[in-house]
Amino acid sequence: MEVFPMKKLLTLAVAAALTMSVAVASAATTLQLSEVHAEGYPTTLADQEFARLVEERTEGRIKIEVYSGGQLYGEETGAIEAMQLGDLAFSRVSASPVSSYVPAMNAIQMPYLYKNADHMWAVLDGEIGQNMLEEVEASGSGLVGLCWYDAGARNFYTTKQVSSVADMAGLKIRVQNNAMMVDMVNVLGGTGVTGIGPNEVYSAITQGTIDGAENNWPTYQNMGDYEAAPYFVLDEHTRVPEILLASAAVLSELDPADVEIIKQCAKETQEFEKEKWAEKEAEAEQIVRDHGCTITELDADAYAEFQAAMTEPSDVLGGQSLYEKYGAEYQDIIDAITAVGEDY
Ligand code: BDP
Repeated sequence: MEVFPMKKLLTLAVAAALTMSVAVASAATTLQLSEVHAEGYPTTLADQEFARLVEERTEGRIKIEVYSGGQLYGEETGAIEAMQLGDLAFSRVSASPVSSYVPAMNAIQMPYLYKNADHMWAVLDGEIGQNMLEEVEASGSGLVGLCWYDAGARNFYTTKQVSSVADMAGLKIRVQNNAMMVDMVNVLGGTGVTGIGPNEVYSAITQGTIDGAENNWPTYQNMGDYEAAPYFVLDEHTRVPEILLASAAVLSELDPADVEIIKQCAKETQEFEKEKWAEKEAEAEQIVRDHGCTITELDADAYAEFQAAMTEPSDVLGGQSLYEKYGAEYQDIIDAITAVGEDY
């Protein structure tokens, strides 16, 4: 056996320690996540929980920095395109703008598709929702769907009261970057407007560029839009889930075992977000009501009129209905979703 003098042993130990720390440092990867919502919003909290879990489970090999408030990309389409190019690793976005890149995504956000939140969650957690997450990657979009988050139901809010479809006539309403959502406003008699980021809606209303927008209680309140457009009508035209996306190009650079950890951690944050969502939804509604906004509840006939506008032939769609134009290709998925609803 070779006997090392103490000094030589120490030198070897120091060299080994140095090599180790260099190896650890160079193996750590820092990735960015883009989020349009502010600190404290349910999806931002879920992004941060995702980052925490990934760092813990990869033992520090992967660190995710969450950029909230649209600091990186104010428009979700910008974040989506950056992920396709491999310039951004993750983004939490609404499923709405994703439809421009994965058209099948419209099938899970058709207007008046779900009876309630439980119906939507049974679909998203079941085969249809899980297949749709896989479709994001399989479609060749360059994106990977990691998990769904709750975003409640969307409602119109405007600078004058809307109590019926007739009141929508001539209103310029900001929608997300999704052709179906533009047409949804158009078949109701208004004009759908895109190209305005969610953090710019408030000023677009105060400047008169638009007469209103549409969103859930938390976004309406958190973005301050309720102060600019104090009429909120509970028409609940659509439930659009949120989706946590990754860049396929960025994931392909990582160790496959770490990619599995990332996918698992994302799934684990879904329930976390849903709890935060339920709390925020109630709190936001209270703030808006306390502020004195006019909350219009539609009677059954008026509600049915909004619903009917989605399936009736429309002149603005050349005689087609919105469901025909955007749903025909995915009729099997839509029928399967409706069938799940029979239990609710
Ligand atoms: C909110 C979504 C957010 C969207 C926003 C919008 O949480 O991802 O960017 O709607 O309307 O409900 O743009």
